[in-house]
Amino acid sequence: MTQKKALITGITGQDGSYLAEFLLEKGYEVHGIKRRASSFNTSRIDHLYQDPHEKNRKLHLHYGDLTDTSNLTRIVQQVQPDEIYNLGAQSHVAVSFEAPEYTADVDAIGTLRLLEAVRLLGLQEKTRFYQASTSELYGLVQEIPQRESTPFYPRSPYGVAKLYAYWITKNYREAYGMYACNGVLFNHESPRRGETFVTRKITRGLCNIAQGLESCLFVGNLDALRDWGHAKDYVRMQWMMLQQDAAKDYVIATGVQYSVRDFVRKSAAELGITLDFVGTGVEEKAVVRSIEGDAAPGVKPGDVIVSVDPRYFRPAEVETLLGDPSLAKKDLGWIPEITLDEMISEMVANDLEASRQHSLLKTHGYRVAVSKED
Ligand code: NDP
Ligand code: GDR
Repeated sequence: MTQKKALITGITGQDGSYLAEFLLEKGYEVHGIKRRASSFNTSRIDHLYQDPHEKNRKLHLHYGDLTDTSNLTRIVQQVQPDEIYNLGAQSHVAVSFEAPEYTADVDAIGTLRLLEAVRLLGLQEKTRFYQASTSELYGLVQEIPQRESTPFYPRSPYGVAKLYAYWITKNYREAYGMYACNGVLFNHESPRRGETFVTRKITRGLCNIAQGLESCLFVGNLDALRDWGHAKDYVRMQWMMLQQDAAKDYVIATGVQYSVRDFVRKSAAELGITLDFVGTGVEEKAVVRSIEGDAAPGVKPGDVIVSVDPRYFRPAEVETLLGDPSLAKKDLGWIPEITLDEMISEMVANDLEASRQHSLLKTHGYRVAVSKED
């Protein structure tokens, strides 16, 4: 069998990095699109990097951007991929309110640009297309839990842009017979999660507090309910969706829901810290009740280590998301393998190690850069 070629947009992101690992292990030749930046932005895939001078290299990176039609078309033409995974996006919901037009250009029109490249290059028979759709499509939810048939009601410029991408993917499947499908993925996290998404913000912030590098973590809506899975489980499903006889859209979720407050409590417990939540709304705070073990020398009982800051509230919020992954289980045999507790344990261990290193540097005279934005 000839070696398959995959093209991944967003290869430098959380999912792109896990998917690249997964596909390389499966023997694929992997091509990824990375953006030009003023500093290195490939830390999540540096361990996979192969020098361009290496013979039989399996990982190839191309400079590109989802806003640049000619660039995308040239890369698709050059690579002639068997599979395209469109994971690239301005993926932050809160940021999409700040940059709605850019978000639409990248997340909505970027998807169209790629589909058009496949079509205009006559690759619609050869190239299979995966679109990174999202539970944010459900927004103001019309049904609990959400499944493939649940109506959409997006609540942010990000959600609306992704709605266009969802439908244009489906439209190219129906209009041109392309193998193009949507994975409607619910939130998925990992130690590689971007630092401004709430889970990583919590694990990173609490680890810094535990090590005495910060005093308080400021967050937004603690009541928001999410269905959180592990990115590793979810990229496996992205690949599975492109290996079927016919393209079909699937919900990918765990079927279990927790609040942001639960996530804070569980992450703190992983550090040996028991929290009491006091107050309500913008007055709510988390106070340290007790500490066990030696992971948190920087805190003591009575410390307020989490506080609500309305600056992190969104103009329109998605309050509750809970997915029903039973179709993915029935058709493809997919079930998530990593539990929320296991994932939190992995994320906290990873961030604690980084905080300990920063703490060590600080005691030896270096300044620590701690971002509290987003
Ligand atoms: P990340 O934010 O970690 O990664 C996004 C990737 O897109 C990065 O590689 C980023 O590059 C790239 N990118 C951003 N803008 C552009 C652009 N203009 N042109 C080309 N590439 C660009 O996201 P995730 O890995 O978490 O998510 C992957 C995809 O899945 C996204 O489309 C997201 O919207 C979607 N999704 C994610 C879910 C989740 O819970 N993680 C759930 C459902 C859907 P750079 O590194 O340079 O910033
Ligand atoms: P989300 O993820 O918006 O669901 O989008 P995020 O982790 O940003 O927010 C989840 C929920 O937590 C609440 N929240 C906060 N969020 C952030 N970022 N920072 C805070 O301080 C904070 N405090 C409370 C939010 O209001 C929200 O309700 C993610 C992205 O990966 C999208 O690309 C993807 O499509 C969806 O998940 C599914």
